[in-house]
Amino acid sequence: MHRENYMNALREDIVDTITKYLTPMAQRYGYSDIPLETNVKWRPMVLVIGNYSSGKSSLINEFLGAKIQDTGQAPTDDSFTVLTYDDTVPEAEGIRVVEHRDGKALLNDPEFPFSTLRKHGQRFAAHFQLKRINSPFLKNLAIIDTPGMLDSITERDRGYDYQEVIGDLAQKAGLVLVLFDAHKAGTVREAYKSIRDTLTAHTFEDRIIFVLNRIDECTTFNDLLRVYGTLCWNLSQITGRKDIPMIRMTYSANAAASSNNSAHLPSFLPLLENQREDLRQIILQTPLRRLDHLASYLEIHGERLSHYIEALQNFALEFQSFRLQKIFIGFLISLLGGGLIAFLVMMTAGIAAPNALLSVGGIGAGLIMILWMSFFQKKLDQKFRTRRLENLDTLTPVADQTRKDSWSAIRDLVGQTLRKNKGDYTLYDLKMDLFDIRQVNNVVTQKIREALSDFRGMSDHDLEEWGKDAWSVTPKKPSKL
Ligand SMILES: Nc1nc2c(ncn2[C@@H]2O[C@H](COP(=O)(O)OP(=O)(O)O)[C@@H](O)[C@H]2O)c(=O)[nH]1
Ligand SMILES: [Mg+2]
Repeated sequence: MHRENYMNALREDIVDTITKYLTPMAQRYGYSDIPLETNVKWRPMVLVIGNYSSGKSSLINEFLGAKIQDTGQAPTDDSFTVLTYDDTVPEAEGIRVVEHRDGKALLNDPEFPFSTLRKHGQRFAAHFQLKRINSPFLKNLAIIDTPGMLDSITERDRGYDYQEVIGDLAQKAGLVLVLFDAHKAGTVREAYKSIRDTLTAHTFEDRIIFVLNRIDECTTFNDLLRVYGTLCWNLSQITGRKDIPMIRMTYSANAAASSNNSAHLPSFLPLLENQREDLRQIILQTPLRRLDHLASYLEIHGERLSHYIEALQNFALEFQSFRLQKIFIGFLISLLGGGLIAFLVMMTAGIAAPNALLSVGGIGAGLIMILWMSFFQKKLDQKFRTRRLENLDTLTPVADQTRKDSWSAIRDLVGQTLRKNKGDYTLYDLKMDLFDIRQVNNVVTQKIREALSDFRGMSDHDLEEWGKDAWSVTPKKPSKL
């Protein structure tokens, strides 16, 4: 219990830091349109994907301890269902759906992190829903059940881009379970595409767990080995890697018991019983691992944002000194021009009164300066921007790999932003903001990392003794944020 409280409080601290410090700057400078915490603010989520009939819903029901999700041979359930916790009904009264919400409500409620999915349109909204369930399994996490992947189905049939939805959800998920069943060990086209492209682009390898499900349907141990081998082969073909990812093998005991061959369950099954328990533990650990992800998320975006602002600042600095130089030249030219005009007036009109000449020269110089500023200077500014934006890579030093990585992540965005607002910044603001974001990176992120490693080393007893104040890491200060 204490562990949970501390975990939640630490999570809130991280999300708070992102909301208070990173997001306002990210939005001010066009680093991100949506608040950075959107993807991380809610509870940890476990996304379950896989072929249709691979037993996703049955396995989820098994974990929840009740038949919550519809199951069946035909691909009947074509919805994305978020399963989350509700404790208003005691567990003793039976585990069941306490509240149901439709997709529209879910996409528009700021409590949830799903507003970014609105872009997938009406058809998707109609296939998106949430169920609140009083199952203790969901106390610290949410599970997302998904429609199965199919060979025959096209994007037109679905009415939304399935891979993009999976990608968006995977990005928010702390864990992604990819299920295969013993009959179709990884051959469905949608599954192939998900593993090869979508997941690679939207999540991290260590968040993906491959599961070979429905193993009770392998009649013999040999059969199981054959299926396992096929799946390994397929996966290494898809991922293009020689090392084979760890694959858990399990089955739904309830589904197996009600299947046709329940009387002849294979003899190896009891040996693999522990794998379901392993899987259960991996899922239950999601909130803890999620803390690491959150800390990395804060770190990565903190780094990138400060790199981004640094690039804008360097551009603005160079731009400013370029302008000052050229304005000075303009000024000298105006002076010369003014002098020349006065001289010509003196020679041609024969005016010699110094005051009059001074006025004529002054007016002439003023006019030339106006012309300079409204025409030549603009042209020169434009030329500078074009030239500088062609050489973006020299804007900031990228000495080590971390900087190279962050630069490659923000490079195009820096170009876009500078093209859009023409580098028109107040240098003082940039300087202050850069100072603040570096402060957050150095102090806060470091403290969160320390709190996290302390937390891992602590027993429940230690945690009891440890006041929340001990790791209230958000600094009181940063200037003007
Ligand atoms: N024998 C056996 N049947 C299963 C297992 N898991 C699911 N099934 C059956 O396979 C069908 C599809 O399962 P379902 O959970 O709806 O798959 P989903 O489409 O991936 O959600 C249902 O008829 C289940 O009873 C399993 O582990 N063993
Ligand atoms: Mg299902």
